[in-house]
Amino acid sequence: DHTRIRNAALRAKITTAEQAASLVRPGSTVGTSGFTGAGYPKAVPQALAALMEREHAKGNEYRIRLLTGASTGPELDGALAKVNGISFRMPYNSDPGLRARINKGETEYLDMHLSHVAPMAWAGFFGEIDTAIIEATAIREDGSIVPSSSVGNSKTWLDTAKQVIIEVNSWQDAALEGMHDIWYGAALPPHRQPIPLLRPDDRIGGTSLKVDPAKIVAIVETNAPDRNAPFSPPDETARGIAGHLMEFFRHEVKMGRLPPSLLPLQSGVGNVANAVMGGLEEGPFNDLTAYTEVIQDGMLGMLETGKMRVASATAFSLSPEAAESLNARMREFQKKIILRPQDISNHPGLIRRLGCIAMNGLIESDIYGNVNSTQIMGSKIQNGIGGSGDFARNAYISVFMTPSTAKGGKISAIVPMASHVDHITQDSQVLVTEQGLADLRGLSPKQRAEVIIANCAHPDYRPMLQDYYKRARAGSFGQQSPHLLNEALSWHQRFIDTGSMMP
Ligand code: 0RQ
Repeated sequence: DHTRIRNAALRAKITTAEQAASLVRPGSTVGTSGFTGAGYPKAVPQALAALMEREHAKGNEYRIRLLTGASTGPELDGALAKVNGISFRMPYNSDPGLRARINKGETEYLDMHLSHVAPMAWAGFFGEIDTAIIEATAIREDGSIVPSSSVGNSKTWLDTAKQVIIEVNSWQDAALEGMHDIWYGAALPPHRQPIPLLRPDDRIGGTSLKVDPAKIVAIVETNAPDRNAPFSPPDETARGIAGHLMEFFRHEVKMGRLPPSLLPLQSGVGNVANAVMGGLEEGPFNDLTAYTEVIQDGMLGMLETGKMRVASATAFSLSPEAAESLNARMREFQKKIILRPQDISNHPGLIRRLGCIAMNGLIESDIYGNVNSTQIMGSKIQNGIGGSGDFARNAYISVFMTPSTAKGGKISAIVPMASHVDHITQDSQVLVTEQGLADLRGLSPKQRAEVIIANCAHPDYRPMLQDYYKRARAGSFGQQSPHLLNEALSWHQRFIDTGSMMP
């Protein structure tokens, strides 16, 4: 396709997915595009999985070390996990098949802050990157690569990999070209310079990715949709959480601690995040901005109505319907959306500079506000920390939100002690469940415990938490954050033993 691959010399490298996959050697390290199910390569990984399966059947080892932007889709993580083809994976995953491999101990998983990946790769902390496999919307006349629905770590893999495979996906709308902002000023210490970004809508770089054409060993043409998760309308619990948060924002504006247009928003994906977007859509705040990782359905809706002025992210994360509607009107959105590399979208210095409002989900929080975002019962990975750490620590206000129970009430999201900690108390400032909101700013651990138990815990678990806390106040070794160590994790053990945290 000459409109998609506009460099004649590179057109000569067009080949099949099978041929391209055979260039990925057993034991090698592969860096791919892809972030929250957007913009990941689709054909080459599936061909590679088929190749691995044939080799495994002959008794040969054939696995790769896989580094991505964040989560990908069934054609990449799913297909390779199915044939047990991933020996090591980082930095974020949400594929159920790969999750099962990790939790069985068959795949090593390094769960990392998403902002850390690029600089650590440049520094060589992950060893050599053998192959980059990058999905593109187009290849320009000058040989530069137009990313597709995510940027993620594509710039880093193109810069560092020894060989490069490009998938040009004509399903991705041609008008994505121009939406990206790729800055080439990043350096390693001691040579770092200030990043010239002062507002979420600042453009600081060019619109395509540079690559040495000599490194490109294969180009594969595809026409396949991203894994777009279906949209489920927010349930009552999610709407309850959003309601408490909107009330909090109104109060903060009234107190002069937030401007009427709030501050650049960061929010995750899923039911609760959708409900929060719905709350903002209906709420009194105008001229909103987002400086975030992913643009979800609700954000697209607010950009459309003008409620939100601009959204900066590293990827889309849309339902199939929203993806179709975006593709139909991509040009309208071009001025309102900027997609950046994830080391910029999640940059701690920029998040602090812009004063983002971080809103992230959690697995559990303890009574002091230590937050577990990743590991069920302290040992089983759900997804990963993603960008939640980048944003929570550096935000102007860091909010964590969750239903007060999980698994039909058998699990309390508020527990005596967190079975794993991703975010320490200093990084969780507001905690919200459908029961209520706990504003933890300026409170000591014991003061936090009292509001968390009173405002956030489910009524079925609140008396148990009050009882634990009361006895901890009496019997703890110390009184800074009182605990009864032989009991602190007993709720989790009870769930493992009986299937419920309830006695
Ligand atoms: O599992 O689907 O098997 O029932 O976890 O939970 O309630 O649907 O909520 O989709 O917001 O996910 C922390 C996982 C919450 C997510 C987490 C089970 C629950 C269900 C999902 P099932 P919900 P969410 C944002 C920045 C880290 C990354 C991040 C996450 C499943 O928000 O991955 O923040 N965060 N990134 O049943 C056992 C508990 C549980 C539990 C929930 N206490 N015990 N299971 N679950 N709580 C931007 C991006 O990174 C995109």
